[in-house]
Amino acid sequence: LASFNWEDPFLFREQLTEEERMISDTAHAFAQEKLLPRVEHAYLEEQTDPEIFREMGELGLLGSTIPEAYGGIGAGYVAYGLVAREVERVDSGYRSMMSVQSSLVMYPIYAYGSEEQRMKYLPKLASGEWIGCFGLTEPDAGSDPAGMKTRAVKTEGGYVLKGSKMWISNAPIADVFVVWAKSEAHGGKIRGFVLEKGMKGLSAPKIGGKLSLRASITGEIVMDDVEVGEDALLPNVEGLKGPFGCLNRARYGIAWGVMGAAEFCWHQARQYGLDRKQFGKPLAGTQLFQKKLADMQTEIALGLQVCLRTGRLMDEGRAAPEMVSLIKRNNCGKALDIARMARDMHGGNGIQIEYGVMRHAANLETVNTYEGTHDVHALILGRAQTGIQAFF
Ligand code: TGC
Ligand code: FAD
Repeated sequence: LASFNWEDPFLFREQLTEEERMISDTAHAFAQEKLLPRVEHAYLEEQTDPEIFREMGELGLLGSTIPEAYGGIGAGYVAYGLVAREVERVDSGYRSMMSVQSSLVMYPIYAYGSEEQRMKYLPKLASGEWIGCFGLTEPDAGSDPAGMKTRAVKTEGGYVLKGSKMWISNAPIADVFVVWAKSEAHGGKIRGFVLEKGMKGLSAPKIGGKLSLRASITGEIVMDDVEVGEDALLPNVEGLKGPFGCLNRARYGIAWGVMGAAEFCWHQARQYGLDRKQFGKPLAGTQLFQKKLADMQTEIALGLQVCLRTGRLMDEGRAAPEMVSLIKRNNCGKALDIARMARDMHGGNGIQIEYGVMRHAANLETVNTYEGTHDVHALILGRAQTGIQAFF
């Protein structure tokens, strides 16, 4: 009879290459040794340690898919996903820091930037010396980024940017700002610009009071007539497909990441149920408890398998954005259910910081919302199968 490994029901790890296993193990060790000991304090005190970028950079975990010539390690998308899973096993906020830097800042500079922009920014972003952020969302344009108000007006030597961005991960500690604005000189089309900390008129105040993703700092980006040269424009993309091209990659990483958070909650609930006795026996010996564990195991096993499939297609250049919508939506929704369930299975202890499950559940509320809400991805998939757009 073939043996069954409850933690890895379909022998997932065997499907990875030697190199992927090595990158995953490196990320696992780093996350457990360096991130886990910090997370409770960071979460309770709402403190983001910028040093984490440097530590990730040292191990090649930032922009890992970018070629070595620009400071990356030229890894594939499966390896990138495995890193997201290991980092988010500790906290979604730490994965957020990593994925914004990698997919939303380094990727657009690599894919849409000039050679000068690549050489100037990518090595320092890869090492974590510089921290990046990505400004698409605005106070009045969230699910509908086409409704953005930020404008770039052409001047003699470049552009003047005016507008504000909302809910921007890393912004208050960022050195490099990739922002999207409608450019009048380009027929009102959306264009990307790379701004730098210290530019006149540019500020990034912190948004306080978050009850979710507290280990990752979030801010606004205020652009009060920020003057930039022509060299700030990302020359090689125009329209919404610029930011969406980055989002495809970040959403894909999120689908992996949330499986890490869900695995943590599942393992924690199982162990708690084995240790805790009520009515004279372990909670794990009750039918309801076991059904919940079976549901968690099932969704995680399926979720990881589809991430792997999508990653392989991504490396072959065959992953459609709708595939990414499907896995981002489903894995976030399932991870959120699992974290809430794990919280419940811990009883009163479940609300305490040291068990971690409520922190994960609270984080996953954000992850289910950002990078396209659960319902927005349903509409993307609905449009793909009916041909009818139902956004408005
Ligand atoms: P639509 O008409 O669908 O498309 C406009 C243009 O964009 C192209 N496009 C894509 N290109 C590449 N990849 C994709 N996934 C694409 N989706 C669309 C499309 O081909 C078209 O190109 P062209 O050349 O014909 O102009 O646009 P729409 O305005 O109807 O869009 C609708 C909708 C709802 C799907 C879209 O706006 C959407 O996805 N909204 C969600 C917004 C969102 O995800 N925001 C994320 C902000 S960043 C963030 O949350 C970071 S958190 C990170 C962290 O901390 O980890
Ligand atoms: P809204 O778009 O106002 O949506 C509110 C509700 O209405 C949702 O339930 C939504 O599903 C629903 N809804 C919207 N449209 C429709 C429709 N047509 N039909 C049916 N229902 C609909 N953005 C960035 O650009 N960069 C970042 O780094 C970044 N980081 C973030 C970090 C955090 C902690 C958070 C919370 C957000 C972050 N975001 C970032 C913004 C995020 O992408 C948006 O919050 C998200 O896209 C949703 O936009 P919104 O908040 O304006 O909600």
